[in-house]
Amino acid sequence: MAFAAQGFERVPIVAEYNINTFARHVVTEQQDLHPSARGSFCWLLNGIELACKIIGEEVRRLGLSRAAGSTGTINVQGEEQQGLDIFANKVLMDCLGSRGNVGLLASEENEEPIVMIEHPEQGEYIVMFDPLDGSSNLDVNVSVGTIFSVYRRAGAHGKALVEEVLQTGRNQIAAGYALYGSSTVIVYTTGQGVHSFTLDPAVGTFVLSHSDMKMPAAGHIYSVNEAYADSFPPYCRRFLHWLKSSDEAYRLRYIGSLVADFHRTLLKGGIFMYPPTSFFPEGKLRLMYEANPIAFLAEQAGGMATNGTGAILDVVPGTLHQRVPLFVGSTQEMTKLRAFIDRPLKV
Ligand code: FBP
Repeated sequence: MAFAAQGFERVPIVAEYNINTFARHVVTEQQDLHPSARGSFCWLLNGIELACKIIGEEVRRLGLSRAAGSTGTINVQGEEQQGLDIFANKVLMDCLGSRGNVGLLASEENEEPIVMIEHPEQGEYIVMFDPLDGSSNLDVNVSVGTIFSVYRRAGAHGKALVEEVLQTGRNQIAAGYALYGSSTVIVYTTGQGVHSFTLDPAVGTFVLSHSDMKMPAAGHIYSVNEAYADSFPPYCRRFLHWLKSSDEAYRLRYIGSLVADFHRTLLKGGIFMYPPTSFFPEGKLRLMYEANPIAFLAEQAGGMATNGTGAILDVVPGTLHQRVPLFVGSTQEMTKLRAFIDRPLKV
């Protein structure tokens, strides 16, 4: 006997389940921006989403995973590689390499850029990534992430590979990160604001959880590894002193995973800093696949990002793995930092 006859009300499932997934959001955004687009860019971002799902699952089951622990090998950064660093790198290479539209890939784990498709017409995109940021925190179950940055291979003819890759951050057409924390989220921008999606494990898809995110104009949290404070530049030590003696009662929060520290700064405001130190006189974080994508997100969310001299996104890169000082955060704290940089002795 039909539902109606039994007095049950037929519930229109589709209408209520109006979930906005990552894939749907990307396609809708691109259709609005480029109605005649062929979907190639969406297909690329879908590849990044797939890779982050696979990596996230392996991170979740780390204690059970054969990829756990250090491999004893040293990467181009001079860092000991975790098994999951290599796993995540391979997953991204496979997921992006199989898209059919990615020409060049550059990873924190590989010395040189990798050519996937020589011809710029077919391999029209460049993707740079940090496969597993903060991986030194894996064994202690602290949040880690994957950071990505996408460029076009505009005007590639006759250019050496590395020249094609070394574009300023202003040329990014997309950037974002996945954070493998209490939940798995993807945060991304294509220059149309910053949007965050949370993985629904039951459905296995990323669902829109924050759209058009705005970094608070001020936040009473500063984030820096103070263990190195004695070797920070004078302007930075004075700024730190101001933060700690200010009536605004700043609190210190430092996780030691850039993605996790930035995600908190994006949501709660304040400032994250990795200044030059005696050990890393150029700063520790890498311009192309850490600072640039984070800076693009920060500026898109109304925040700011500098290397202490100028905007991160205007830094002209010299080498693929170059390091830069990174200061990123709310306009109030960044403006105060600027004052210390410009007039270091009396502010
Ligand atoms: P990788 O793990 O990708 O090399 O990242 C570097 C990193 O772990 C950042 O995530 C973090 O912000 C920073 O280094 C922490 O450095 P330190 O231990 O010197 O404070």
